[in-house]
Amino acid sequence: MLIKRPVDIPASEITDPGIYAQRREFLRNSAGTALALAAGVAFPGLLASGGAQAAPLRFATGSALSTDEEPNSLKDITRYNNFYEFGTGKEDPARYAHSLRTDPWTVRVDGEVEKPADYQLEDLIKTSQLEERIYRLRCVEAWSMVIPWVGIPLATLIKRFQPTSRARFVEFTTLYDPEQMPGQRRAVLDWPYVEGLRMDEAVHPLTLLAVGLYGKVLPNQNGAPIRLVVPWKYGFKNVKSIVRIRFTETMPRTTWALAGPREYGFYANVNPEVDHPRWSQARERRIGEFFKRKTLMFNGYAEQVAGLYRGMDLRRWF
Ligand SMILES: Nc1nc2c(c(=O)[nH]1)N[C@H]1C(S)=C(S)[C@@H](COP(=O)(O)O)O[C@H]1N2
Ligand SMILES: [Mo]
Repeated sequence: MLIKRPVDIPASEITDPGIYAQRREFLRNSAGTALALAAGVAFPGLLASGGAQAAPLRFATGSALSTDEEPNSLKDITRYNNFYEFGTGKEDPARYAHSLRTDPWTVRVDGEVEKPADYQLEDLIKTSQLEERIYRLRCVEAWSMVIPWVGIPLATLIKRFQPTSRARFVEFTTLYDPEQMPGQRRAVLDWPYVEGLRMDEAVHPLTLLAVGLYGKVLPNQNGAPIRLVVPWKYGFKNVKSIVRIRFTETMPRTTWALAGPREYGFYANVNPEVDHPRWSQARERRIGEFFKRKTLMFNGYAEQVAGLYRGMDLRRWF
């Protein structure tokens, strides 16, 4: 089965009927081997998020990289979140993230790169091919979800930005604005939230910059208007509401690794064999389920990513 759709939202609901019919036609003709296009009107107000009224996006479905597991409900995905900029409770982001203004949005690209600039997110989206990717997300707190993201493969943007030969890492920074992000008025973390990837991880085909989920613009609580998704790493690597992408020679100093260096490493690859100092990582609870399930090496993406870490001691580089 190559074409996978989130079941809760029929495609006819997020796509106008004419285009939906065309798409079915296309699927029949292509024998399911090509990517199919789901369409929507993306402009204006492309980035204006807002629950049920969120704008639809135009994107390709049916990625071979998607899982065929059942996605979590939109309700689970948008009401059980970690986004400390809006509070440390799982329900705080859904309650408070409406104060974030996501349109217009600028992403600064700088550091070891040939094309540094302040990019308008709307332009980046208009000129990119968006894809739906249904990925597992495994939080370091031992819960997991399946989320139908819509995003831009990070590799395609990195190609456009043209990192120099000195660039070995990519650093991502969340917006710092305590007025819009009330959680930043308290020193729970060293704001702004910073995450990073090694260059080969950043250009891996699984790595996505998500701008939507369930076919529509990202809800604020999920990291609108643009957030990182690296499905083989713990959830905290998936930095939200990104305003800066910096290419560096040295390993970025990341927020959680600074906050608890013995508990959170730079790599943070999902690994059931290396426990967190305070709890086991062997099992996880899929949100919405009662029984725990076994956590898989690299969150089940070992076939695609194990090669990136060949020869590395994963107990040391956790
Ligand atoms: N800026 C920022 N990004 C963040 C976080 C955060 O607190 N601030 N939490 C992380 C953690 S711990 C997880 S598990 C995921 C949760 O993403 P979701 O709420 O979309 O499921 O976001 C990550 N990205
Ligand atoms: Mo997390």
